[in-house]
Amino acid sequence: DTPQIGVVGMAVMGKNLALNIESRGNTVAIYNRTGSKTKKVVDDHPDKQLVPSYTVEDFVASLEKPRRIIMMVKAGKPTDAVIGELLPLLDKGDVLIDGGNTFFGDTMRRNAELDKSGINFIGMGVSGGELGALEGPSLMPGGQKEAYDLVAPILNQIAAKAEDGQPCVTYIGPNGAGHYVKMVHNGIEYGDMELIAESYNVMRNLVGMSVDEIAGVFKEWSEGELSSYLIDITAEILTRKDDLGSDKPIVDLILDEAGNKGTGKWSSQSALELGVPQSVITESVYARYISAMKDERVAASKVLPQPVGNVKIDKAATIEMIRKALYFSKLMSYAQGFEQMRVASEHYDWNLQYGDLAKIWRAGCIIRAQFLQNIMDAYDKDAELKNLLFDDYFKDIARNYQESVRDLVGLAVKAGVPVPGFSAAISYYDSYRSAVLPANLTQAQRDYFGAHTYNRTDREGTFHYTWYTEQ
Ligand code: NBP
Repeated sequence: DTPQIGVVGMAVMGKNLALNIESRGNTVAIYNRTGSKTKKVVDDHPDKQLVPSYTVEDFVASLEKPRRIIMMVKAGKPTDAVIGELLPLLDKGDVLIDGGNTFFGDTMRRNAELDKSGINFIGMGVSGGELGALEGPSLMPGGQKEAYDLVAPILNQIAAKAEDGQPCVTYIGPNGAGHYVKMVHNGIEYGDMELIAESYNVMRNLVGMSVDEIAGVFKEWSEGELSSYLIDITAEILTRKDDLGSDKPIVDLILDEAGNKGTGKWSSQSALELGVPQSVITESVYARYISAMKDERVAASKVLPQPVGNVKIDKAATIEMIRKALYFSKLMSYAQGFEQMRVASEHYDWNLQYGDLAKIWRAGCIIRAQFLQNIMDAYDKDAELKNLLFDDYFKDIARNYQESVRDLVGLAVKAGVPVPGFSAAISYYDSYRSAVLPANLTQAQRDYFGAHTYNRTDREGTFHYTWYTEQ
């Protein structure tokens, strides 16, 4: 059979995606810069409809036209290098898909450049890790709509299926829209992970619970409204013991320095550039950065004064308080993430369909959760919703859970247990629901030292006050 599609890059993601596509009855051309990796994939899977090539020329020549090629290579220069090799061999109307974790600005540039040669370029966010790529990821493709239509049948086959059977893929929008949405997905993932880590830490260091007990609490939560992949894996992680022999929980032996590959940072950077508050995600990025300053933290822990106040803890009540604080804060994080995507969509002219984004995140991806159904429903009711907090379901959660966050943050701050994510969430909520903020004073200061002027509440126009007379 002539391959209907080709995959470039035979590291774990490309290999698994190729196997996924093959498993749905397609013949798949495969190619990798280092030929031995291509050979190994074929040797390990002799009964699969995989067509290996060892030169780019053979690879391109092996494909059905118009050609459909998915690149799964390291983001950045390697992606440009692969495009540079493929481009002279492609024809007008061919579709090139970048499935890497690419910065959306790079995708916008490449889309515009390739468009000049008549090549369709799709930047596609892929979420779900290695297993997702193999069994069904959540896919976020952005680029020319006609190009999407050419690959949609295959993408529908390979994507994860939500509970209602709907595939977790949809056309996201032109040029960089897909990679942008994937970037915000990752930012939200950072936020979810940080809020879960804070919940664990509060149970550990404020309530004084054992790792086993905390595992039980997460297990229970995974069956309620917090039900999600990240809560599930947290419950499981906390039950796992040392794999090198001791009987300690493995979490107690893992160094508390969090790494990152930059997508959370990009998400915050974009929010800053677009002027959208995205404090929960940004605090999560900072939390990873401060975690990485291990030596400094150890030194500071020895010399900086500890809190002196005592807090009284009612265990059962505090656990329920944490559960509510976690759900409330998650809600704030998603409200911010979706608001960011709304502003980005207007700025870049992407016409994002917010309900569809929640829909394709219901399965396959890292942030998959029952909660996303509520977001879908909110946008079903009102596609123009400015902020999720205006939806009735979210308003109700805010009404019923806000006191828990306030109480928990108060206790944690008094006891000196860091809760940057929870604090950011409740601060955002309080700022967002304030008809009046102290920015009047900020404007007065700006006008005082920089003559930046201000508007007034009682009349039209721009004003400057004579704060002092120059000597
Ligand atoms: P890596 O991100 O480790 O990339 C390795 C691949 O890039 C190999 O095929 C390698 O070829 C190729 N490559 C490099 Br490096 N430089 C190249 C060049 N100059 N020319 C041609 N090929 C080059 O692989 P991965 O972890 O499978 O991820 C692939 C993509 O998927 C990345 O963009 C990643 O961010 C994204 N992603 C990963 C995950 C995940 O969970 N791992 C999830 C979602 C998305 P070689 O074998 O010849 O060195």
